[in-house]
Amino acid sequence: MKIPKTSALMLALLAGLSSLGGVVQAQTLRAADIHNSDDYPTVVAVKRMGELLAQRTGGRLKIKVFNKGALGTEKESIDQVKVGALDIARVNVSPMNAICAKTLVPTMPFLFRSVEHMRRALDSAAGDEILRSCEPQGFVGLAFYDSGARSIYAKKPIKTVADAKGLKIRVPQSDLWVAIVSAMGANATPMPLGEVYTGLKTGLIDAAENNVPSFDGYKHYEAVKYYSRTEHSMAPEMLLMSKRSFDKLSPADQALVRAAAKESVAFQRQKWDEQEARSLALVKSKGADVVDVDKASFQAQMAPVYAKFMNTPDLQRLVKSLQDVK
Ligand code: BDP
Repeated sequence: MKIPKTSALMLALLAGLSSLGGVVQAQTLRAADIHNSDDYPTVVAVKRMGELLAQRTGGRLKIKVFNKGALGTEKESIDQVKVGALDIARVNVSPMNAICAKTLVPTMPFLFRSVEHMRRALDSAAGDEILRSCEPQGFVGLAFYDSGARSIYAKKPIKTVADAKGLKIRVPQSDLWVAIVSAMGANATPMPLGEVYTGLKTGLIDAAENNVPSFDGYKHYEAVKYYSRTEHSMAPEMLLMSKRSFDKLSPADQALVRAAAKESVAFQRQKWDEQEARSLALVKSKGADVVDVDKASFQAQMAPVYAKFMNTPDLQRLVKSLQDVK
């Protein structure tokens, strides 16, 4: 049959388009973060990862970050990632504690000696083992990001562990966190971060504990003025991809995703250092008092927490591996 010239042209175009469709298949991965600022270090780091991916795939793979908790609390985004309704979640390691036990390890109190030690330890093979440990539960651990050190903030200075006695302190939703704060003699109240401001204002809780950028970003300094440097945990952030989404990518694309995530870590750390300094200056300018603490008095209470949670040879080995990193 003779095909009229114009139709032949149409067919050629269609064939071109469909083969393009087969090859190109542009995809935008959706990523969640609860932090409010578009410049928050974790938010910009995932954006950077997306830029790297877009560059390396000629725009075929991209990431769109939904921050400000637009996709729900961390627990909700973890649930969505598990079923493949969301591709990526940047969450703290704490809400993963109940899902994959090895994430308990970097959450443990006074585990890391310094920020530098924490970074080197998380970059080690033991760090990678912890990242990989959530895969059977449906989470591909792509990277750890910095979350600095967490300290207690309250209406009064907390200079020794005795000052924490009886305080109602908000903690992340994790049994380990309840145990850490209970070991201090305080009463732990687990709740999502988004509820802490109102909790402090209404007196539902007396105190909370977090890094300075979260104390700043959620304006908690408006409710309580004393930020006491207990630095009791450096529980890092985790970048998780849905195993369901990950498995749909070609092996080459999976490798690109893993590499771009790892490469965004150095960028995040640099942004973290800058943000901490900015947030510290800001909260001080708003009247917050940053208090020095007898940290040893807190650390001395933590042996039962280690005994209760680091209760398998595997977990004990990981504690040792991280601590042994020079
Ligand atoms: C912040 C983390 C965030 C956690 C939050 C919390 O960046 O991922 O959800 O602490 O305490 O530092 O819940």
